[in-house]
Order: sequence, then C-alpha cells, then structure tokens
Amino acid sequence: MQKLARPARMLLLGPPGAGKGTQTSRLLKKFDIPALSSGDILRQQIAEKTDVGKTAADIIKQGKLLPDTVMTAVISAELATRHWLAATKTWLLDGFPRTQPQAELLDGILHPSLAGLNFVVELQVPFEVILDRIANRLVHVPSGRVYNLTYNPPKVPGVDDVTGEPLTRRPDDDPEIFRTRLEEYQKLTTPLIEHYRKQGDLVWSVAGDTSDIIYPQLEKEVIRRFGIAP
Ligand code: G5P
Ligand code: MG
Repeated sequence: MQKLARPARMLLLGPPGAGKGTQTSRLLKKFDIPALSSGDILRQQIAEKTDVGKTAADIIKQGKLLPDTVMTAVISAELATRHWLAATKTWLLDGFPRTQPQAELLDGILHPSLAGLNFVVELQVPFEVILDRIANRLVHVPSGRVYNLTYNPPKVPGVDDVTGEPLTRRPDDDPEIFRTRLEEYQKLTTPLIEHYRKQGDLVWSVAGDTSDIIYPQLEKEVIRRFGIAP
C-alpha cells in the first residue's frame, strides 16, 4: 500500500450504482485512504436497530433521502470520532454530502479546521448500464463490501470472501425503488457539482461504462494531485 504525499480529502459523487463503493475499495487497496460511506453506516445502524437505524430503514426502503440534519449529525459524529477534522488528514467520503444543505453544513464543520474537501470526483455512468448492475448486487453489511453476480462474484456463492459471513440483497435495489433513487440523485445531488466548482479546482469528472475503465484514470488523477510519499 502506498501513502500520498499531500493530504487528500475526497468526495465521490455519482448516481446510485455508479460504482462509488467499488472505486472506494480499489483506492483502499492501493493507497492508505480511510473511507466513510454514509449508506454503509446507515445499513449498520439498521442492523443494530439504533434510533437512527429505525428512521433510516423506512426511508431507505422508499428510495428517499434521510433528513439533512439527521445525516449531518451522524456524519459529523463519525468525523470527530475518527479525528479526521484536521488539515493534515487524508480521507474519502462516499455518499455524503448529497444535498446542497448537507454540503453547506459540512463546509461549516470542515472549513474552520482548514480541512475542507480538496478533491470531488464525479462518476458518470449511463443509467441503462447501472440498472443492469443493480439486479445482480449482493452486499456484506458489516464491512460494506459489494459483489455482483457477474462482474465480481464472491469466491463461494452467497458468502463474503473475507469473513465467510452471508451476503444479502439491499431492499432498495428493487427496480421501482431504484428509479426513485436515480430521480433523487438528479434532483438533489447534481447541484453539488456547481457548489464545489465555485470553490476552485475541486471537481474532476470521469465517464465510463465499467469500473475497470474508470479506476486507472482515477488512480492517475489522485497521484497527479496529491503525489506519492517517498
Ligand atoms: P447509498 O448506500 O449511498 P447509493 O444509492 O448512493 O447508495 P450505491 O447503490 O451504494 O449508491 P455505488 O456505491 O455507487 O452504489 O455502486 P457499487 O455498489 O460500487 O456498484 C453497484 C453494483 O455494480 C455492485 O454490485 C458492483 O459490484 C457492480 N459493479 C461495479 N462496477 C461494475 C462494472 O464495471 N460492471 C458491472 N457489471 N458491475 C459493476 O445510499 C443508500 C440510501 O441511504 C440513504 C438514502 O436513503 C439512500 O438511498 N442515504 C442518505 N440519505 C440522505 N443523505 C445522505 N447523505 C445519505 N446517504 C445515504
Ligand atoms: Mg455504495
């Protein structure tokens, strides 16, 4: 694993199923970049039946987004627990922020520590390609590892490669609900691209039909921006 020369504070944006979780796993294998996925945190809270989990279960099932204040509280608690609120730390966010108010609330938390986002990646994958992937997705909830029955199947059918624990389908991967999630993304999340464009040279967009096409470009851009530590 390699270390970056300069701190990277990254956000992965992209429609549901675009491969945010997949690209995160690959970056984690290559570089020392701790990551936080808002969806994984919520699924963990649902499994643990916490208060946030109970609220989340209902909303996620409908393909809608949780209230901004709830999400910001959950994520800022995580950032503080992990001691990421420092200009010197490298990290990656997947799935948060995804509305304008969330982005503003996060700026308000990060900017005073000079730890604002410095790299925003927009994954562009055609919707027809995404719809096909979702039908075949399996997840390991405790780790957030994702599989696809054709693209990256588990070594043993139905169980996680690392822990041997059972894999499950996500209730929000039903085709009707998935359509709602895509609409929510278009309406509420795409305005963030403009929000971050206004903050300087943060946004980098990459398009491709497969994660194998996108990943090498992403890795190259990370190295170009942040360098490799000697
Ligand atoms: P999540 O969990 O953040 P989404 O909807 O943003 O969910 P999702 O579905 O997790 O995003 P992804 O991470 O972008 O998609 O994609 P992925 O899992 O890596 O890849 C999708 C599938 O395709 C996998 O099976 C993978 O193996 C496969 N795959 C990858 N690449 C390829 C390829 O090249 N080819 C093929 N054939 N397959 C491939 O959010 C869930 C819910 O939580 C709530 C909301 O209700 C949300 O709907 N939530 C929030 N609410 C409010 N605010 C927030 N900030 C929230 N965050 C979460
Ligand atoms: Mg994901």
